[in-house]
Amino acid sequence: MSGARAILHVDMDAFFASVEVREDPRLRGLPVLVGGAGRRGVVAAASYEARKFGCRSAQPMAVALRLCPHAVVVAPRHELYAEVSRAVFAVFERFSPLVEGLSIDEAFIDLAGTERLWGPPRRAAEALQAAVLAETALTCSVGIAGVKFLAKIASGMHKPNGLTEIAAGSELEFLATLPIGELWGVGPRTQEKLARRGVATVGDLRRFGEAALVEMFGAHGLHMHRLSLGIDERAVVPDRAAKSLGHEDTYAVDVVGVPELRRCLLSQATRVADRLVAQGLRARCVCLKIRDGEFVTETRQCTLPRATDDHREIHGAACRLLEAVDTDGRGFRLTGVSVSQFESPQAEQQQLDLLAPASEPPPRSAALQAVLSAVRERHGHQALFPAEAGSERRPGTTGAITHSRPSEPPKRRR
Ligand code: DCP
Ligand code: MG
Repeated sequence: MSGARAILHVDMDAFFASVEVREDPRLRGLPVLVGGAGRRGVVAAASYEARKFGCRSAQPMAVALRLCPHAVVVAPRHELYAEVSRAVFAVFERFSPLVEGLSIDEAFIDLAGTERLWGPPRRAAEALQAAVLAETALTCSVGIAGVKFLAKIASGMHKPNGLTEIAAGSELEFLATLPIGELWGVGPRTQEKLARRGVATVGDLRRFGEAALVEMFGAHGLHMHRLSLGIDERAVVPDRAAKSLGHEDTYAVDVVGVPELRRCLLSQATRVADRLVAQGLRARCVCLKIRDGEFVTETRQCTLPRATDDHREIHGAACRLLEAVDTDGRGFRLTGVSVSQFESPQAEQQQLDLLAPASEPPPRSAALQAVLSAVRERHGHQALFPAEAGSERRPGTTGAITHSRPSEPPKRRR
């Protein structure tokens, strides 16, 4: 394996649900749904026991409860998850300085130069799973490969508590039978177009050939061809200076109507807020991105009176931006929420200190204050995330975490 890159992709198993089970052991072994219990509630996380009944993230709670009427519904506690996320990332960072967070519960870790300390990649991955379990009482699944996209696919293959290695030299064999929808950036429409040409697996894609793919899809075709060969040169970048972060989803079926769009934006605003809290950041600028069935994309942004990490404020701003979009008679294939113009609580605290040197801390919940203190302790120790990674959110929906797009790439600090 010497000379080959070894990248881990680590993803916590049923993250919010597993944290809730850890906090209340009576829930162990039961189908657990974390999310809003009201009529309009949505499932944020489903335990693996609940998934056997077909329950999934992003499903309306009412649907999940029809599938699994005896499931235990738990209200989300985002500050707690942010705190656990930091503990998990602290473990990751002991294994390598090259940790690139993708969301509250997943990261890439480049093992370059760690072999003497941790041994070969598989041994390092086993040690990492053991350390995460010992320190947080939670399991994670790990993928090992020479490139990012393969590591990410691998981590999802044997969830929960899985460890999957795509060994150097076996990439093409692995890819041959993989459905093309498993590749980053290959959404339902691309799949449909290719299916009409008889392309279903990545092996088919490779044989279809570069020229034909470029003719059909331009630069995206070239990208897909390279992925079909197992080529992905993107580095693991522990980026501490991203200018924006966001989350967007591409839907298998176009979303119609303001209420449904608002629901989509709520899921995205919540994820963005989670990551702000996890990073110890607040943002002033909120941006809505929306793309209709004809691929017409609109982005709108606004500046808030003060920086926030509160999902309700971010969601409220996104909904106000949505009001300016003509939604009548249009279906939308993508929505996204991103935030920028970050302020760190440190800066905010300094400003408050200047205004009132001997005053009390700013009014916040004790839990959040604790989280923020821990963040301060770890100042500068967090990575913001890269643009390209996606996570499945609901069947047929492709999620993407976005950063610093479209204006400029994040500054990299080494
Ligand atoms: N999440 C959310 N809304 C979604 C999807 C996810 O609030 N639509 C939250 C809850 C999840 C957490 O993000 O626990 C991590 O998302 P993952 O996609 O990694 O899903 P899980 O960790 O829950 O499950 P898995 O074991 O499949 O990774
Ligand atoms: Mg997960």
